[in-house]
Amino acid sequence: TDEQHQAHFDATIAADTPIEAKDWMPDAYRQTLIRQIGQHAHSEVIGMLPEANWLTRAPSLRRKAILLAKIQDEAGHGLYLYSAAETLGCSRQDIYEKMLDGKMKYSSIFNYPTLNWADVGVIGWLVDGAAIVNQVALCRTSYAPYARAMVKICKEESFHQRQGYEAAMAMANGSAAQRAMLQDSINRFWWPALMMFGPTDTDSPNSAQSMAWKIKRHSNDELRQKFVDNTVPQLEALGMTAPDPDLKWDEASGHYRFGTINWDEFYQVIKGYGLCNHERVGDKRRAWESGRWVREAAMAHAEKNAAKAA
Ligand code: FAQ
Repeated sequence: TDEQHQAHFDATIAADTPIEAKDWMPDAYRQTLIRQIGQHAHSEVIGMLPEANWLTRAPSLRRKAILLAKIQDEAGHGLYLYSAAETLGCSRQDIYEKMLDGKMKYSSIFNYPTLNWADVGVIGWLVDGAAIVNQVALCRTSYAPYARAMVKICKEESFHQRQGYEAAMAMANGSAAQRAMLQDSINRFWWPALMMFGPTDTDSPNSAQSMAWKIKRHSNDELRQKFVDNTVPQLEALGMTAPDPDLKWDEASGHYRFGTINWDEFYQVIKGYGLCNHERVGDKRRAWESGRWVREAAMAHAEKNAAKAA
């Protein structure tokens, strides 16, 4: 019966035993995972766009090769995540089209423009850095196919973070103009990076249930604090500052205290009114339309082969 299934599921979660694709699960658990994994996948593929803006203008062949490899990794992460979502019974095409139609979200951070070369380093350092803090926690998420995807993604993400920091270090050790460019980029990406963790715990409608199901292992605010604590020493090592006059070390708690996030800006961006929402979704829609013949040709080829085999 459903009660027996539910009791077994609850006991499995309580015992910290992962849930596999073929296990019984409550429908709301399945829907929450499709939402979160789907949004995560969309973020990876939309996240390719801001960096791609600088591919043709990378300052050296070495930087260009590194950036190309990183962007290809993001495509790969999108594919692992779409596959993980599909294990829950959704169709990849359906959730992708929902993203194109603005019915599914992707991370707020990718709606900001990349205005200078330092942004490429700062995205690797701060954006991938924030992503790792969130994703390391997700390696222990209760849904096994999602957790397994995260393990590989985290390894690649940590390489991304280091390449970003190394690029930022090169600029910090460069000319006054390069240091100014780096500081300008940090000023623009600092607050949006903190927003990646989502609303505060008191304003996060999904957190309580997702924590109870052990989909989320740490709250939005806990992970945001961990990111700030990790990052401030790195900022200081570069000789740069954060655009936050309230940022300071608090000896008593052993944490950095930081100022108030502009939540109006956050909600504007996730409702579709950020600086680049229109451009990002427009680019993906154009790519989807212009790739239609490739999808159709691949299907026709597969059908022909299947007919031959029969
Ligand atoms: N942006 O109740 P909560 C990457 C939405 S890393 C947009 O707290 P939840 C790597 C949230 O969906 C970025 N929307 O929700 C990379 C919900 O709306 P809904 C991707 C946000 O799910 C680097 C509503 O607000 N990482 O791509 C954001 O419990 C460089 C209420 O929020 C992930 O997706 C936001 N920042 O917690 C790639 C990690 N925050 O769905 C390329 C997996 C919240 O009810 C280049 N996801 N919302 O309509 C998660 O861990 C969670 O989903 C949270 C949100 C923590 C993001």
